[in-house]
Amino acid sequence: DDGYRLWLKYDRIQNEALRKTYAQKLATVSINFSDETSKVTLSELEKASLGLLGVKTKLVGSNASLVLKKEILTDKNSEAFEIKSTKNQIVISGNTSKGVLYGVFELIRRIQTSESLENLKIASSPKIQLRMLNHWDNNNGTIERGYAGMSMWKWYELPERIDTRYIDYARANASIGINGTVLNNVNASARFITAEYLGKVKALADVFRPYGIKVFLSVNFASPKILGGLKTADPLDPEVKQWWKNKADEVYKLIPDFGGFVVKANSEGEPGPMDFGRTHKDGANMLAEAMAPHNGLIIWRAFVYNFDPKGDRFAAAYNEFKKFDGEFLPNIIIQVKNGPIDFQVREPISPLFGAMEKTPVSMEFQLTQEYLGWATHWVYEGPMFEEVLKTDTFAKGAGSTVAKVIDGQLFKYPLTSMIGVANTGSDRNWTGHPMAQANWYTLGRMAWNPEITSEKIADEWVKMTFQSDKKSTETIKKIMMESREIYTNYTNPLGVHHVMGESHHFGPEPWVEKAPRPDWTALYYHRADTVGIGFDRTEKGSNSLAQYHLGLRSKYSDINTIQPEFLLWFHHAPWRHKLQNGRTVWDEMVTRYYEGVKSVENMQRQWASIKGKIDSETFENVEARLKTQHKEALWWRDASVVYFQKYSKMPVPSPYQKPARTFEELKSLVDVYHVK
Ligand code: BDP
Repeated sequence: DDGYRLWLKYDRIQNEALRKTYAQKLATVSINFSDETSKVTLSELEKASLGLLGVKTKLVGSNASLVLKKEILTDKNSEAFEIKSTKNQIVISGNTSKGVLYGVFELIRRIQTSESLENLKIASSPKIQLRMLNHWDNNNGTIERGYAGMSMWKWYELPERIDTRYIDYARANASIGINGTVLNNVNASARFITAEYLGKVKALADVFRPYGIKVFLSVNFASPKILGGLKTADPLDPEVKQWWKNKADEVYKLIPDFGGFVVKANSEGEPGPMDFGRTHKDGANMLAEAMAPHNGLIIWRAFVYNFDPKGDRFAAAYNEFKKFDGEFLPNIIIQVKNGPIDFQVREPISPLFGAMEKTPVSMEFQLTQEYLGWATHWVYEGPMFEEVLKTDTFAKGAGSTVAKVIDGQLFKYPLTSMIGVANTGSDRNWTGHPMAQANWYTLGRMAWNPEITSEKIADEWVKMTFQSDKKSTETIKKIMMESREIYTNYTNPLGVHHVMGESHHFGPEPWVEKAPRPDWTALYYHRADTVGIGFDRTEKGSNSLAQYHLGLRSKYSDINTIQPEFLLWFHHAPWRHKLQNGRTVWDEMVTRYYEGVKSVENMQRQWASIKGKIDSETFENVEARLKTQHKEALWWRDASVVYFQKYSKMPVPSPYQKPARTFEELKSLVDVYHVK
């Protein structure tokens, strides 16, 4: 199995009795509507039933065993569905054909996971409106931070040729409720909104539409200059405003249901309103005005951090956006990365969640494993997303979780969204590491319901993807559930952060002291010295902790009670400071590095135990990647221990043996990743 089919594997169910029961339920199908979506719904049903059950569904006019229908539901959400079953019939209904499509995928999922179809009374609707992927794909085919090959979008073949992969991409997304896709990199080439490219984008939009997926584009704020030949891109300039209005008209004429523009402005060198002495608010509102007549959205990213020698990068986004709360036009969403820095291995939540009462903020997670070991380390991100979503902002007292902020419950946001920076590429199995498919799957499921557990999702995904015996599925699930903590232990224990390779972001480079910007070094974050390690963000330090509501702040502000996983995010902890378990900070860090490596060995053993139980191609693929992961875990461990020991001057505690490699040897290992 080359992994191409993802979780929509549809291999024949081995248990004959079960297969027969399902086959009876899917024997005949009726449908009371006909449109593009009904066609793809029926075709999916046919694929699933032929594959899983070995039967060809028969379309009938009445008395079908499976009834698909559009009808008005109690829940008015346009994507809602219901599934009800009686002894002889299953009825899937939706307010729209899209709802029915989602209902059918739910039914298929239940069959794939061997659930009973008796007495179903399911009513489901998404809690978040926009559930999206953002592809950081460039028009030359490369992908920023992509580790699974080149871009899937063959711009040079579009719009004439439609690769079948586009259709399978749409099926996979629809099966997990993803309803939007941003096709290109946030560091956007202006070229994407030229007439030439819009024609190509339209072709993709046409493919995705039946599956309920809208397309979005990232735009370059300087486009009026780059493409329009204007002297400025100043958002208050009348010609600039007109240029964007015309552009919006042009886009919507071609793609009437176009989703909107995503904007990375004044961030990491990208152009933006501040180049003209204006603000994020001015820039976003100007674009929003151009899009409003078409119901188009502006998704404005809050990932901004101008270097301030006295400041703390942690605080930058809040400082820039909080002051404009309530001043953005209604078709604007402020998109916030889960943490205040940048998709680190573990981050506390961005203080913007819980701070913007009058402006919708949305969640940006990263599926591509930029800081999580690219495509060689097995990291199931579900537990990380869950940790973030369950964090209490205390914005309106206890229980004000991030999930409740972004699904709109807390502040009654009229717009809600969750986005994942995609980990897909041209690799046959889509994501490079076969297990990384789970992260894509999880994004969709959590955006549909941000309160679902990562364990439930892992359970579904493993069953659907492997269709294997109980022991193997349980083993894989167990590895998945532990994988993120294991990775954290051998790379970033106790909340040390941003110690990875400079610019390429792979492997350990805690010794980086010089970079084009001080806040791109490792030293800026770990601040190791002879006294201790960590970034003091309490009142005595940068005081960025003050950006959180009291309830959350007090969880982090006391060095003696803070959860150890976040310690070095908020405190400069003395090496000899004792944690609650009695170990010193140094001993605990070392212990975690070493135990992390041992856990990878355990992952390898567990994986070996399912040999022969799952398909051999996938088995060998993961087995090989685990070997690399082990090698790199040792590298992380040794490099970190040897480097930090220069400061702690404390011995490696027993029973661990001090690394045999020298600092110089370890340092040279990272060089291969630097562009020479
Ligand atoms: C960082 C990446 C960079 C992205 C940036 C962003 O290193 O390549 O352009 O995020 O999100 O994590 O804009």
